[in-house]
Amino acid sequence: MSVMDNFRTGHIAIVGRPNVGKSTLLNQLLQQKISITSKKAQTTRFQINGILTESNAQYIFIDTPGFQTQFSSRLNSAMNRVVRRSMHGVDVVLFVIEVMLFGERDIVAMRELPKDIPVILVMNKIDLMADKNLLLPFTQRMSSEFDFAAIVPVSASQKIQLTELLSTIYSYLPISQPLYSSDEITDCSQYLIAGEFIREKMFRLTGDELPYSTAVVIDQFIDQEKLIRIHATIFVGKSNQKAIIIGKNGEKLKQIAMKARQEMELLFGKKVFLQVWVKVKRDWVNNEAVLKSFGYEL
Ligand SMILES: Nc1nc2c(ncn2[C@@H]2O[C@H](COP(=O)(O)OP(=O)(O)OP(=O)(O)O)[C@@H](O)[C@H]2O)c(=O)[nH]1
Ligand SMILES: [Mg+2]
Repeated sequence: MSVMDNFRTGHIAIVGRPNVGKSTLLNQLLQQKISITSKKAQTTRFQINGILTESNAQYIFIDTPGFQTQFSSRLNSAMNRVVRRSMHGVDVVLFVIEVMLFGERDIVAMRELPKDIPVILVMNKIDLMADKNLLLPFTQRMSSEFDFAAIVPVSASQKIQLTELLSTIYSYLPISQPLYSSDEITDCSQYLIAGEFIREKMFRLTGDELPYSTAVVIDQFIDQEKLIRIHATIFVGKSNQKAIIIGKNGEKLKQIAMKARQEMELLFGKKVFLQVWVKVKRDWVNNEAVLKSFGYEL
C-alpha cells in the first residue's frame, strides 16, 4: 500500500459570530494571507476558500462571514445564506468562539450548526486569558452546550495550538485523493480577492470614521503576461463618506490603493496596476440590483 492510499482530503467550514478570528485562523493555518481581517465585526462578506496540502492530507477550508444577528439589511440576510450554504456537504465544521466569551450572539450562531457533521469547537484568543485555570471549567461548560466532536483552545494570531487543531481535523477527514494540486492556495478568483484586499485597506486606513456600508466592485481585471491591470470602484452610502476615503488631496485613497496593490502583487506573484474610484450609492445594502451585481444570490 502506498502513502497515497491513506491520503485524506476534506472540506472544513469555519463559522461563528463576527470578529471571533475566523479569517485570522484561516490565514495562519495557510501561512498566507487570502482572507481579510480587521478589528471591526463583519469583515468577511463572501465565502473564501483556502487550501492547505500536507504530506498526508489536503484541507480545504471555507471561511465564512460572521453570522449576523444584530442588523437586518438584505446584505446581512445574504451573508447568513452564505454561512448556511457553506456548511452543506462539508466533512467537518469549525465553530469558532472567543475563549471565556460565550454570549447570546454565539448561541444564535450555534443554533445553525449541523447535527450530522462533526463540529469542532475552536476556543480562540487564549493569549488574552489572564488566568489559565479558568480554561477547564469553561471547557466543561461548553461541552454541555452542544455535542461537539472535540474542543480545542487556540490562539490564531499567536499560532498557539494550531498543529493540535490540524491533527484533530485530520482525524475526521475521509480517505480520499487530493482535489487540488499542492501549490494551490485558493480557488477563489483573483478578481474577488482583489476587491477584498481593497476593502481591508479601506477599513484599516480610515479607522472608525467609516461605517460598514462600503463595497468594492472590480470593473476591469486584465491579466497580461507581466502585469495585471485592475480598475475598481468603492461604493459608499453618503457623500461625506466619499470625502473620508479620498482624504486631503486624495492622499488617503492613494494609500489604500498602494497597500492593496502591494498585497495583490505578493499573492498573485505579478506586478499590478491598480486604479480606484469612489462613488456614492445610497442604501446599497438593501438594493437588490446592487447586491446581485456583487454576486449574492437573493
Ligand atoms: N488577541 C488575539 N486577537 C485575535 C486572535 N485571532 C484574531 N484576533 C483579532 O480579532 C479581530 C477579528 O479577527 P478576524 O479574523 O477578522 O475575525 P472574523 O471572525 O473573521 O470576523 P468577521 O469576518 O467579521 O466575521 C482582529 O483584530 C484579529 O487581529 C487571537 O488569537 N488573539
Ligand atoms: Mg472574517
